[in-house]
Amino acid sequence: MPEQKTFIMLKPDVLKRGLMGAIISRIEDQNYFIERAQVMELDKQMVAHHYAHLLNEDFYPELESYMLSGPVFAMVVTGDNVIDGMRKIIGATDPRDAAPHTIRADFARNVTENAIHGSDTEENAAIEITRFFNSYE
Ligand code: DAT
Ligand code: MG
Repeated sequence: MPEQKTFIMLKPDVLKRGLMGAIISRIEDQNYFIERAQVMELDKQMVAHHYAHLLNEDFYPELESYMLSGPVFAMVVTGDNVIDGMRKIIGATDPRDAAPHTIRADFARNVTENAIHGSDTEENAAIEITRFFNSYE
C-alpha cells in the first residue's frame, strides 16, 4: 500500500457542535497521522475553487453559504492508502446513503451539511493541500 497524503476538512457545523475531537479520533484510530492542521475561515473565492465542479449546480448557493457559516478545520493527513481509506470512513456524500458507522452516517445532518471533506484522487489531494496550506511538502 502506498504512503499518501490527503486533504481533509472538517466543515463549519462540526466546529460549532463540538464534534472535532470525535471525528479526529476516528482518523487517528486508523493509524493515520495528522501532519498539518489549521482552523481557518474560507472566502467565496476559496469555496468556488474548491467546489469548481459544482458551480453550476442549483444547490451551489446553499453549499457556499454553509461553507462560509463559520471556521473550518483543514488538515493534511498521511498514511498507507489514506486517500481511499479516508473516503471509506467518511462515507457517501448523502448521509442517507452512507454506510453504518461512517463519519457522515454518524455526524452529518444532511447532504449539504455533511460534516467533512476528503480528497478523491492523488492529483486533487496535491491541488487542495497547496490551495489550503500554500505548499505540498
Ligand atoms: P464529496 O464531498 O462526497 O466528494 P462532491 O464532491 O460530489 O461530494 O460534492 C461536494 C459537496 O457538495 C458535498 O460534500 C456536499 C455538496 N453536495 C453534493 N451534492 C449535493 C446535492 N445533491 N445537494 C446538496 N449538496 C450537495
Ligand atoms: Mg468531492
